[in-house]
Amino acid sequence: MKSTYSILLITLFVNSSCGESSTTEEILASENTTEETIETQIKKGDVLINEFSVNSTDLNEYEKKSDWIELYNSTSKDIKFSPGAWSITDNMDKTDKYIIPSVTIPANGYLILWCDGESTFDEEIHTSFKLSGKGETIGLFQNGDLMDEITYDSLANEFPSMGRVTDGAEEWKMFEASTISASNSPTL
Ligand SMILES: [Ca+2]
Repeated sequence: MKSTYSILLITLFVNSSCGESSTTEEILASENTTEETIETQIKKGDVLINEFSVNSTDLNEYEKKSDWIELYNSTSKDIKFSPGAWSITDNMDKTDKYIIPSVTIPANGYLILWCDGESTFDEEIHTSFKLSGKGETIGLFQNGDLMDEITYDSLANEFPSMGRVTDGAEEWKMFEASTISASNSPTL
C-alpha cells in the first residue's frame, strides 16, 4: 500500500509540474477548446438521427440524387467526432459498417451523410451503404455504444423524408417536403 501511495504522489507531482510548464497562452487555448467544443464523452442524446430519406430528390455535391441521413447536434456546443469513434450502419450486427470522419457538427446544427455506397469524404460525407426502400434499422454508434436508432418500413419510401418533430424530439413523422440540413418542419 505504501508503494502505491508513493506512486500516486509522484503521478500527482508530475501532472502538477506539466501544468506549471504550460504557457498562459496554451492554457487559455485549452480552456477555450473545452468551452466551445465537446470532443470526448459525448452523451447519448447529444447527437441524434434527426431525419432521413430513402426516396430523395435532394442533390449531393456531384448533382446526383442520393438517399441521406441527417444527424442533429442537440447541444448548445459544437461537437467534434473523435477519429474512428463514430459509426453509422444499416446492419445492427455490423455496428462499424461506416466510420464517420472526424468532423464537427455546429451547436444545434446538422450533418448530412449521403447514403450512396460511395464511401468517400471529400467535400461531403458519403457512406459505404445505401438505404433500403423496403425498410430497415439505422443505428448510430460511438465506440460501439448505441447512441440512436430508427427502424422504418416501406411507407418511408412513399415520402420525401421522415424525421423527428421537431428537431431532436421523440416523435417521428413522414414529411411531404424534406428539410435536409435545416430544422424539421412541425407542419405535418
Ligand atoms: Ca431536417
